Amino acid sequence: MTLRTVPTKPFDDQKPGTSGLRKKVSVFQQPHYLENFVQAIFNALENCKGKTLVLGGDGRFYNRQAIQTILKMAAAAGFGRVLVGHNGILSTPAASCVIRKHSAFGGIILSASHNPAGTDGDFGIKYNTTNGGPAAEKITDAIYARTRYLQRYYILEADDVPLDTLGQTRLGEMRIEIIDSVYDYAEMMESLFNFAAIRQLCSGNTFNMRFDAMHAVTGPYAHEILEKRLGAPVGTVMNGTPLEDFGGGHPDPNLTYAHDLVETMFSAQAPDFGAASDGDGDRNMILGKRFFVTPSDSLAVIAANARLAPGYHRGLAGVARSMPTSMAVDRVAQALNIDCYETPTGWKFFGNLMDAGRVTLCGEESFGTGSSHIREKDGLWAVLFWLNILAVRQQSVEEILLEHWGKYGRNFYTRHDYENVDSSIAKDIMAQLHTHMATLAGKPFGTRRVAYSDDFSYTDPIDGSVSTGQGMRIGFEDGARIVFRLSGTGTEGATLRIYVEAYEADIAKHTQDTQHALADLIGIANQLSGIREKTGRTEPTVIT
Ligand code: VG1
Ligand code: CO
Repeated sequence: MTLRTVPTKPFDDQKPGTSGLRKKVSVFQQPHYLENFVQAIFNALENCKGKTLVLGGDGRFYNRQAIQTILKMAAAAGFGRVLVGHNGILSTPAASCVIRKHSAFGGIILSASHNPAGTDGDFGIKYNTTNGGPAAEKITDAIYARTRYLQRYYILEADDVPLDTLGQTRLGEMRIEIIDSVYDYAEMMESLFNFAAIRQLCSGNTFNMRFDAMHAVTGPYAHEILEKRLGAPVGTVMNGTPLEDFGGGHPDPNLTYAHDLVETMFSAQAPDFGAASDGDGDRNMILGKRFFVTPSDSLAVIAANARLAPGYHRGLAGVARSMPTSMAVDRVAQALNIDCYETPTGWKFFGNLMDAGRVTLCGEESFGTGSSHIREKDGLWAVLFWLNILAVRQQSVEEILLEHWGKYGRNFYTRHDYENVDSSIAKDIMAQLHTHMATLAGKPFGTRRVAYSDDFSYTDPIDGSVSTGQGMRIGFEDGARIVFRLSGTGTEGATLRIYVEAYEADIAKHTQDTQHALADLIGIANQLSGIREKTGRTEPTVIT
């Protein structure tokens, strides 16, 4: 085994986005591309010598090759020990759990989340710190800075490490432990929720559920937890075998892409409860019988019912939501008399608040919910929380939502995504909106008047760091909001996201169709952005 120093040249496109570096597989397959980024991570960390690293990914194409490269580079960097998920698999929440449980220095997670996989699909890599959470901007900026002038990387020349046998091996001086990908995570879930009550619900004859793993990473986790530990009938988990190309699908748990599940849940014989997770297992969608729960409402319902789960019976320290997420949870926080924080999009902004004990629950409108049990959003955790609530309350999902809206009012909410827009057109649209922002306050639009409009910036209350340019937002006097943002996870062109929200206190109006209820605001958003004229699109690519 020899240590090689490989001369290389910087790539100019290695700036991490909302959640790590995501690119087409073919980009990652360029000679030195992955190696450069990994070396930049190691260079940005203070001292890797003797430290423990966690390594795993969502199982997509290129996962195994990347793991072999990273192991050899970790050995060259002097890491003492690497914990690798069996067959290279670790869901994002499981990786966070393992980092924390084993007090690792950090972890590398290989995933492009819900983006399609396979030879023509996407790949991704991100670094998580010792708290188990995505590296803060300060660190991702430091990694990016290193990519800009990298001249060499270090790698051990050695045979590939077998990833399919549990147990220990070595690579030079470095110890490698191939660990069960599910065990630590499943144990943790058992410690948080009332498994006895959920088991009674899931194994009985009156309750029927489906979980769609979308051929992605949560299959093994869901089989173990839902079917084995909780006694749900075999067949509860759909598409439960992870495939390198996710079966050719787009494992994004929403009404458009989780079509198998949606068809079942909206059929005449619909089960009582349905859920899905994404490529790397951190997102979730919750459905009742012919009923969709928006992620923002899901967060609010979990907050309002948190004490029903043993891990949360003492209540919540506080809650946090990303800026574009609806304000439904704010109302629950107010009723509970706890703090509610508003952060920029991306889970990395919740880390400091959780580490400081300020918040217990966090959520994003993009089907992400989680808590301080780890430092990532957690798909199956949200599903188990819902099952715990259903087991205790013995009501349907729809009944629980109607009661919730009756008590707090309803925040109607939708997101319109325009995908693969020409990048320069998207930039123009945002620039023009930026100019509008200064002039809108006080202006009337139909029956509404603008209370404020700005380009959202956030000062972290714990470390004082400032993040600017986090989305244009327009708030109306009646609490309605419109937000415009460019996606930071896409790999083709630009994706423009338009988020629209309105509050409705009148219970008689709570069962309206969302698009109908928000039609006037959607019209204002389209008019202000000029999206349709400028892109020639007549409708969004995806509506959630
Ligand atoms: C999207 C979501 C954001 C989420 C991010 C990572 O980012 O909007 O809420 O945190 O994906 O989720 P963007 O920049 O494309 O809007 V995941 O499950 O893709 O790791
Ligand atoms: Co994800």
